[in-house]
Amino acid sequence: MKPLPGRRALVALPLLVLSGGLAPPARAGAPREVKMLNRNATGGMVYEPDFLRLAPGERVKFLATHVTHNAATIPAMLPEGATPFKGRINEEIEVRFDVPGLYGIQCIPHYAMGMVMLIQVGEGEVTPARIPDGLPPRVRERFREILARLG
Ligand SMILES: [Cu+2]
Repeated sequence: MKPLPGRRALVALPLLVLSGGLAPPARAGAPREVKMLNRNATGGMVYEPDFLRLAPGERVKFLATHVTHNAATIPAMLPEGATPFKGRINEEIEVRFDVPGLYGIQCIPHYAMGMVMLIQVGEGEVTPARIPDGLPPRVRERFREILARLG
């Protein structure tokens, strides 16, 4: 029979949880939700929220709150080894993010209008250096706004 953990082990447990940084604990059966919107307080053609930090293995449900939107990976912003995805227009899609790294997500019909979001899976600072060159101007602008908010 395994001995009960000593007092030292019990004290150490909350510290381990805190060392996970900003990543929230993964909860089975509870995907994070992102709304696909025509408009919110920050502007038009937006994901809400437009930034998520996930623990590897967490899932995101993209909700077709307003019509004409979808969620798909941006090929230039996909971590090595991660599987690209492309949701159908007007349909909810649930995606599991297993591979750590920075993901760019786009709404294909509104990509040029800057309907994008960032998802950081696992540890790692999200800096301008991690945003690739050659993205459309409105996309770069939206990413700059997100990064500015992150501080
Ligand atoms: Cu859209």
